[in-house]
Amino acid sequence: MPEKRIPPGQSFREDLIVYDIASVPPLKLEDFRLRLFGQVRNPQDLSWEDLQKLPRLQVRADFHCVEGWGVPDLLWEGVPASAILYLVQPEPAVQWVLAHGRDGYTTNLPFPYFARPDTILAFSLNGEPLPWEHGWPLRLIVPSLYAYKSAKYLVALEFSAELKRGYWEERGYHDVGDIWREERRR
Ligand SMILES: Nc1nc2c(c(=O)[nH]1)N[C@H]1C(S)=C(S)[C@@H](COP(=O)(O)O)O[C@H]1N2
Ligand SMILES: [Mo]
Repeated sequence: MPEKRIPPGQSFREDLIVYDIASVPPLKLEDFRLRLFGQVRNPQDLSWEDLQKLPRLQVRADFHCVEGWGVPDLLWEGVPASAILYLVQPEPAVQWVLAHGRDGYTTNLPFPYFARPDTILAFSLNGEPLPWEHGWPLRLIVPSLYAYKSAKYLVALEFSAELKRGYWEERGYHDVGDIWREERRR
């Protein structure tokens, strides 16, 4: 356990609070595609079946919303971001990853945080398939950043050299959002 378990200005509660900017259209798993595009050598669309063939990783982590609440010790399972990077081969100039949700949500992540070993594309929470309201069937989990970076209902990752701001970032939230540096607003 790290020396300081709770980041500055945060306090723990028992359950996640669901935040959605919009309602989410239904989806059949056979129609699921994860679009990987932008400044990469190998842009591609992954089906649900393709995703299941990739390496898997379990990550136990606390989850911190920028509004001050956190939930300790959630167990996520999914595909590590490193496996995605290996597939697409980003160009050296890439500095940002824009994650897109099926609800129209977007969020920009600094490339070095996306590339961290604890960043995963999660399809399971606490041993169960990801619940609908927590991003079914796939969401990003980036424990090092506030939860608005952990895009639910993930359908695309866009790699770019230039900053394109996401939904909350356009509205004043921090482009990085590091929980230990308390980067809440810019
Ligand atoms: N697609 C999508 N992802 C999203 C959001 C959203 O509105 N749409 N809200 C974000 C915010 S602000 C938070 S705090 C977390 C909440 O995750 P939860 O709903 O699983 O508790 O999801 C993040 N990811
Ligand atoms: Mo949030």
